[in-house]
Amino acid sequence: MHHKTLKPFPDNFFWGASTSAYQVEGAALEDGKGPSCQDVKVVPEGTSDLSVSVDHYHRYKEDIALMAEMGFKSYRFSISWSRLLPQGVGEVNPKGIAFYNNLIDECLKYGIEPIVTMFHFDMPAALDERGSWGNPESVNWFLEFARLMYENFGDRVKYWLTINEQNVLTLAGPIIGTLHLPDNCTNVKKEIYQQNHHQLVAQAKAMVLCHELLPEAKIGPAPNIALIYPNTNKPEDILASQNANAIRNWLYLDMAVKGRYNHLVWEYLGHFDAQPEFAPGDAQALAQAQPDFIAFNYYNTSTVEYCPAEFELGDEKSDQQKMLTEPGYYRAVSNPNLPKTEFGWEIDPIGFRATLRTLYDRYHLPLLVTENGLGAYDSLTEDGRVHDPYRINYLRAHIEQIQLAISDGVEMLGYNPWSAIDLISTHEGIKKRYGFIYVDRDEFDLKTLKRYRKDSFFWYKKVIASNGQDLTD
Ligand code: BGP
Repeated sequence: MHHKTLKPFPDNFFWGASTSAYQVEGAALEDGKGPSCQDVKVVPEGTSDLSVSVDHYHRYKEDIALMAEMGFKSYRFSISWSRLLPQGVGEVNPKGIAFYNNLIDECLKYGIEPIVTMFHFDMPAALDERGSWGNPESVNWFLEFARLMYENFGDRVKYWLTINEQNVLTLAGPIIGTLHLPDNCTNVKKEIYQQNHHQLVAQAKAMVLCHELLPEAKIGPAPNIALIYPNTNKPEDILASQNANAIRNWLYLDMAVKGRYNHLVWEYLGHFDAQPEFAPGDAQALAQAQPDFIAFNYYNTSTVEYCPAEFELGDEKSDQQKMLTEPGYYRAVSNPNLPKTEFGWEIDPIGFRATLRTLYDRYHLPLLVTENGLGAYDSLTEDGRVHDPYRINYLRAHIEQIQLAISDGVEMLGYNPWSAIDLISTHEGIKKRYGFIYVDRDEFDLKTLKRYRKDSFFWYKKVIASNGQDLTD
């Protein structure tokens, strides 16, 4: 679509960036924090554990000051469940409450809007031992945690995100260290989608509770959404892309926004005898909840083609951005039209615009981008600089597409790329860096943990100061 002139970014657009508690804080067992599933998992070979991460817990003041220097309007971070409730439920850790009070106050001191993710891949280990999301009680556990956050931080936090990338928890749990299966599990898909169902109900009830306790606040889901293209214009490839979009994307948002299971996914689950059980009251709770916006993370699109039911799976590797083939539904293929990052993720800024348009078309809610970014090997030069033109190019190309989407009539609330500062990747260690701020540490050597401004830091500062009008180097 051609536009004679482009619409500007809204005046109150949330320019900022994101992190998550376990990937950035460290202090994993300090000041009363209980372990989360991330602290007890077997870390992938050759990558750092999460015990220190980048020590944001002790250095948050310096980090927020750097974010303020970039001109951030928002900072999206997550709250560690087991820092507030070391056992997941019951006794509260006052030092955990104090930490997040301080973090929130520090943001507000600089006029930075705190955007809080309630749950980002870090189930308290004590709750994993009780069956994790597979336990129907998990809905109440999450509500207790949600209430605690609303009561303690709701006077200052106006933007809440429920569960980060619930679709990734469901589809790629093993790779990010979150999948918990009972010993006697005979139908893994059924167990996973039952866990997913509990999360959907927990999310719905948390949204209702938020509106009840904090009428001024806004809340929304935060899945990882990216369009899935058909490989060709063969009609059977179109159907494959519909299947994949329903299973990866629409299941999560149809439920969050419309309160019902996507029909294609429901039938797909039926085929595997994996439809989740509804507890009394679930249907009503799901129908009652209403998000105020859709937050979502976007890295890249995927591509699929027709796949016969007899297709035999090899040892394909999947992760958040690489789809696993589902025989009978779709086969994941790579897209020769797209370049890839050093870590093998495709780069597709135009697909970002297409995803924004589709999301707005389906749900008609304002959109908040809560992740997007480039993981790369950065190096600190002798003069204390990090030259990362590749990151600037990536971010610029995506910001341009947001403005085009705004000009297409899409309502946008903000852009919070991944990540504000270098942190530990979900499964590829610290060497896969995303931040505007470089942290001096290696995989197994903590070095000085000193912070350095990357070239992208100065560039993003200019972008924010010009409200997205100056994207030049
Ligand atoms: C998303 C997660 C983040 C994050 C990011 C980059 O899936 O929400 O926690 O880490 O992807 O992924 P990775 O760390 O695997 O490079």
